[in-house]
Amino acid sequence: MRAWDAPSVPNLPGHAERPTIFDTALQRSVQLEQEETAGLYVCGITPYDATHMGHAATYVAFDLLHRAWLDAGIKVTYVQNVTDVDDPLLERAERDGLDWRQLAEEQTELFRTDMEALRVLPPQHYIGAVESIEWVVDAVTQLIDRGLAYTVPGYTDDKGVQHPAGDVYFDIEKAGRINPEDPEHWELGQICNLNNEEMLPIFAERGGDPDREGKRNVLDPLLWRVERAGEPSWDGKSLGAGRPGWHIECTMISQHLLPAPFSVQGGGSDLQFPHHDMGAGHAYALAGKPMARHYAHTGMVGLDGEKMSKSLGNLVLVSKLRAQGVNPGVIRLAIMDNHYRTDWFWTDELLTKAQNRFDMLVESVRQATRENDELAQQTLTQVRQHLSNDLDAPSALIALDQWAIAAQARLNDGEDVGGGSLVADLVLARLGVDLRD
Ligand code: 5CA
Ligand code: ZN
Repeated sequence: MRAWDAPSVPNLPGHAERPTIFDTALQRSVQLEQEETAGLYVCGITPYDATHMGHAATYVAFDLLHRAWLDAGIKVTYVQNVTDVDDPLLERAERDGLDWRQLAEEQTELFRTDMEALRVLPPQHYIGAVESIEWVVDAVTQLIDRGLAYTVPGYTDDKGVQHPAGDVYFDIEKAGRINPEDPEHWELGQICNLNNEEMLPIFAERGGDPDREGKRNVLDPLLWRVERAGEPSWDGKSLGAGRPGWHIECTMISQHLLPAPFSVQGGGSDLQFPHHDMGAGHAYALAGKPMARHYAHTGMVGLDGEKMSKSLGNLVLVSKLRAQGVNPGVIRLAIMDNHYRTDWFWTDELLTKAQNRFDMLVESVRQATRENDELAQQTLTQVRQHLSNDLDAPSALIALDQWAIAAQARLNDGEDVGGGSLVADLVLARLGVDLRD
């Protein structure tokens, strides 16, 4: 599907260092590899109730990584999905009496508009789950043929819900035994670093079905859900009509559009388990190679003491703030005032602080009209260093504040100040905020 229009990214003099990023599996920061083109896959939205501040923070964080690579002279192939068919979307459509396709299309369009306003660099490949179904069918068929996936019989659960025969599950135990001598082989828990007891409640909370009868392991994830009355379905060839499970969607989209392994898979920390662990398992079972070299995760954004989520409904929507006249650059500044890996809460004070910071920077850039000076050059170096260091945007913003304070002090003393244009380019290229708006 169509992504959104790319914002302009000015070239800065010189180059940034290759960035480091915190690798969730390794639990430490690593310097990203030198390569001509980095591959980035960030898990996209499930399109209902888009785009809340948690989504925005996650995509802004990986946008900082994208920009860090570009400034280090590394090109980026960026892929993102849209989970445009899945249980929560269908449930919402049903609740609100909407056609699920229409709901998905409207919310995806709203997300595009928000991303464009926030100057998030678009993915080169923006792919809906619905577009990936043939890839999924082939992959699941292959996994069954190789004994790594199996179908379960039908039954009626204790709530009286009938489950038809034929749903396909991934056999995590068998998959975990593939090539144990390979140092890069897959094991469950590799990314999330949780043990089985810790996984179980999270699995149930995040889309898993531990109680499904007939599964070989309670944690085995769904690969293919056969058709139910009233649910959309697609031709699954030998699998029968149905629709894809969630993890296999991201695995297949990334395997089709990126090399294996690609550089970084990203998403919010709520995707570490089961989504990224299981997706990596599917990928290794299919290709005998890890899916990504690194997995990186953003903290959760909350409101009034709870995680911001569509299911709870405690949302601050980017589109609402924009409609109130808040400059998208100010929204970005409010987000970037928090380190991407921390959990944080959205507050009005955060927005006020971001607005003041924005105004101060705009004014300083406007007045610093002489050619580049030492102070601006130093700021360029500092901001680059902070952002190369695990995307430390809060420290980069403090360096910019210090530049503005120093520039204002010199202007107050009647001195000429320069480098406003360099600082504006820096903020636009690395932080995606337009101070010349
Ligand atoms: N479609 C799946 C990923 S394949 C999904 O998780 N969709 S989502 O709409 O629920 O979330 C989209 C992205 O925003 C994911 O990367 C998710 O981890 C992230 N996200 C969701 N809620 C928050 C939050 N409160 N704070 C930070 N990030 C969040
Ligand atoms: Zn995903």
